[in-house]
Amino acid sequence: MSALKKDFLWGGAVAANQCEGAYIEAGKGLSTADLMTAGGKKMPRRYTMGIEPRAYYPSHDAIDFYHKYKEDIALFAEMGFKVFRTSINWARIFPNGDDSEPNEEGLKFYDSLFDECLKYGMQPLVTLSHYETPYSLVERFGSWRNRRMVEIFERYAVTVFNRYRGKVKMWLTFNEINILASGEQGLVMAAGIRLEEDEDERKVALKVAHHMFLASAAAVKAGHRIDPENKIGMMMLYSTPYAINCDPANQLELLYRQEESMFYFSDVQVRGAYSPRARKIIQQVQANLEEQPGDEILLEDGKVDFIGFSYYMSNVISVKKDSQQQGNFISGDIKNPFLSYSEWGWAIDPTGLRIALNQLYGRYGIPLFIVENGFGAVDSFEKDGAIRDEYRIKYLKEHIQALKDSVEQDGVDLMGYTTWGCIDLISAGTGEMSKRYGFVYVDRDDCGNGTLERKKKDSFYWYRKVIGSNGECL
Ligand code: BGP
Repeated sequence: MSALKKDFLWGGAVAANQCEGAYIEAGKGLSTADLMTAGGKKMPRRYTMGIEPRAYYPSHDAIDFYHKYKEDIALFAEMGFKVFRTSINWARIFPNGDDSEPNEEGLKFYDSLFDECLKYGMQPLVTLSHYETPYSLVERFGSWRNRRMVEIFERYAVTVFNRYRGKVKMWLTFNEINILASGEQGLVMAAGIRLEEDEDERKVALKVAHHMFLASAAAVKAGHRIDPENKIGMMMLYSTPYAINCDPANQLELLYRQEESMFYFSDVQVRGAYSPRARKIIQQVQANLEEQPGDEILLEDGKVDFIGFSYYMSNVISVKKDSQQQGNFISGDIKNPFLSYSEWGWAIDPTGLRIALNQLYGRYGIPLFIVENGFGAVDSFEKDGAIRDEYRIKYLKEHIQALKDSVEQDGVDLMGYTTWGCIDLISAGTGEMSKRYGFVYVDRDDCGNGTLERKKKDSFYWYRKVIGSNGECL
């Protein structure tokens, strides 16, 4: 007997801007992600003011999923996927974000993509906003700094809820909404916002978050009204934090970081209100959210049905303020001596996933969904042409074991598991292609060269076995 329920949702996840390409095809407008240049381990991506003729923007062609999705979905079906997580690119539907009519060609593309999934009995799980915003909204309104975005987003959400009614029943509002707690880079990724000189990033982030909370709540409300069968979740980045030692000062710091960078966000979206601790944070930061009458009711009415989260690693927190010892909530500078690390410096920690599941389920008691987990690594071909990615299999195997233990032994209610980048795609953090997560290899390099040909890795056959046995054969 499997530890997991019979209808456990196994699958994989991608995001529009990291795989589709076709960045201005079929009426699509420019999105913030289309202005992010390629970077590398030591070279940050740049967010340019317009398209620079000499720069390379990996989202423009990505892995050309826009034209190859039938081939790719067939490969996912061959692995037995029950669910496929992707995002709708808002700028394909409303090229300027708030056009008077939606772009029919864009709507048709997703019709056809979702039909293709359903053909194989694979449910789409759709993120409304995954690290991209129509760029026109940044230029005209300053993006999510502006409260007008709430109704603009609601209109976009209503349009796609109506259009895909009956086809899509599982949704996520904002990808990793708590990335907003990670400084300017987070503001760029989540909202395409550039800070003015001397502007306090935390003040801006809390205001942006307030607008996104309202937009998410409005979308949840509308989604439930349009189709009562819709299940709509929040999505957060969960990186399990440990204090560097048992010094109470470090333990307190750990608690504060967790509140500020994670629970601040999930409390509002799950419980429908700012917690007393969140109110203190707003006060201490002296953020002016410009709340309006009705906001509290909307947040209460727009509570999510489940919590989706990404989990890749844990990190270490210290109260010491020198930069080498600080750590942050994504991937700190402090190494954990009990763990090994990926080539990109991400701690490999399956027990951290079990802790995350317990922390979230213990705090909220609503269903959880691991919507991203995976191992970014450089893959190479053997002489016989095979890709023997046993390092990826090992990582996934250990994490699946941890999630099974948390269900079976700890009683966590887990809906499903979608591995990140089930097909190789563009890295969000670095813009590289060589940081590969897929079961399917894509022939493309960091400069955009390659045939785009797809090839199954060893992990492809392994994951098919895992799904076929509902997680029993790891
Ligand atoms: C999450 C994002 C994804 C994805 C993943 C892996 O934060 O939601 O979009 O890319 O991380 O990160 P990276 O691509 O930087 O390796």
